[in-house]
Amino acid sequence: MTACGHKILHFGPGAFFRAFCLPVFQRLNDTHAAALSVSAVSLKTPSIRDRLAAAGWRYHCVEQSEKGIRAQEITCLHEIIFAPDEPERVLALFLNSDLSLVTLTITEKGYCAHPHTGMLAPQHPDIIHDISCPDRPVSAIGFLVAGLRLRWQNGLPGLTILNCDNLSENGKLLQSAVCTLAAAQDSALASWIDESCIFPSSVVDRIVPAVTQEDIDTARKAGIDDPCLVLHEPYHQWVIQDTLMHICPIDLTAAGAELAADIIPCVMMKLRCLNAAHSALAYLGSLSGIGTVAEAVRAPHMREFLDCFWTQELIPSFAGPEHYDPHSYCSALLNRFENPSLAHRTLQIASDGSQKLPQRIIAPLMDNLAADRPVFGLCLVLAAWLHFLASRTETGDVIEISDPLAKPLRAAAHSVDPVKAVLGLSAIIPAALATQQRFIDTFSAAYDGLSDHGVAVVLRAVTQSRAG
Ligand code: CS2
Repeated sequence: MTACGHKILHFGPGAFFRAFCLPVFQRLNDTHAAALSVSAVSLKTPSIRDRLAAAGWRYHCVEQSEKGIRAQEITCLHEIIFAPDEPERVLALFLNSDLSLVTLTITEKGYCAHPHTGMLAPQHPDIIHDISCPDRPVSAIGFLVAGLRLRWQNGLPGLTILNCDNLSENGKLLQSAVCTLAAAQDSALASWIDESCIFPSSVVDRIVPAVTQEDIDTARKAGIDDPCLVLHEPYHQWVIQDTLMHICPIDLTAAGAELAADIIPCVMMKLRCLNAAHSALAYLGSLSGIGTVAEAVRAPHMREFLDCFWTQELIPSFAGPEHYDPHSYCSALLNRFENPSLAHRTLQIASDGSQKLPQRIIAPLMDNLAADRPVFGLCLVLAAWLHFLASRTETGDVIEISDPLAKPLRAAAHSVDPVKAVLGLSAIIPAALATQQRFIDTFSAAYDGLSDHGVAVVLRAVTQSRAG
């Protein structure tokens, strides 16, 4: 790193970070001589550190489109630290005087927050641990608090901490989690963080399918010999709440990020049009044995359902950005979903439903119920999820459930009355929803419809009745 360079500290070096944020930092280095150097922290697994260390921290981002593939080499990654092995090295990075930005892609579950309220969950095992061992934390929130405490004690300025996860008002959520945990240790520290650090919210958008050995072999044949490569679509959108501008010296807009005073309309549109549709295709698709998003939107009954779902339930549920036309936004989404060169697995999207559905499905469902708008499609996605949790596709194949709440969810899905059982899980279905008769009836009807007739018949019936 050069003397004038900036240091970025990142938590969660998964594929999304490597295919979304690092290409932006790389572009700043390549075209603006930014001299950024990134230290990333992996909290749960050493495997990505080990693989990238062997490759000298270099890898390729491979864009896949109908035009073929295009690769960008990433060289701005300086290191990945596996936090459980070297917690003190992670904390020392907070004292680096060149540290200019902290970013996070730790997925919804990494925030140890209640899925509905977004408040830090004090009973989360990682938070219990971090309250009792503040100097040897295990969660990203715990590391942020411990690192910021060091800056505070050493008279260093606050930081810009940028959440890049798919959560509504993700900056506010992060700030609240960090300040809550800090307050549990020292109220003066919590006040310093609140006054000196900024937590801009952001909207991040790029489809990043998990890489398979077959993808690596195909890329090798095309001349990119890299076992650490990541894949992505051409689309890239990063909208950041413009408070970032005040203290962050790195100009992300020079590499394509946009700033907005109010990003809520953009977040709503992304979560409720893209991600809600993704979850619908993930559960309805995997239940009926459809392996990828591109295959799902090629099936006429799925595509017609999606069209109704967007038009009648999702788009009316929010106020989008002024300059966007939600209908053209959704037709552009359909083009992105159709990208045949992108094998985006329905099972990949189906993971962690307990953390994703509250914002994608349950929030618009509650808004539509309150405004007396249609909710059948939203209930159908929840019903498909509940069938999915019973771990079998319609053809009897076993589904592996990956979710931090897998145990209670599987128990609910296998109980005598799965609908009633899931309605009793307040971590997933808020009490204000679980008691609404219109919701209970529609959800039960959707669940029974899937049990009695299967996905294809139910989807055809929905689209026919809506068209008529
Ligand atoms: C997907 C997202 O896995 C999922 O839940 O819906 O990762 C989606 O691909 C991205 O948000 C696209 O920006």
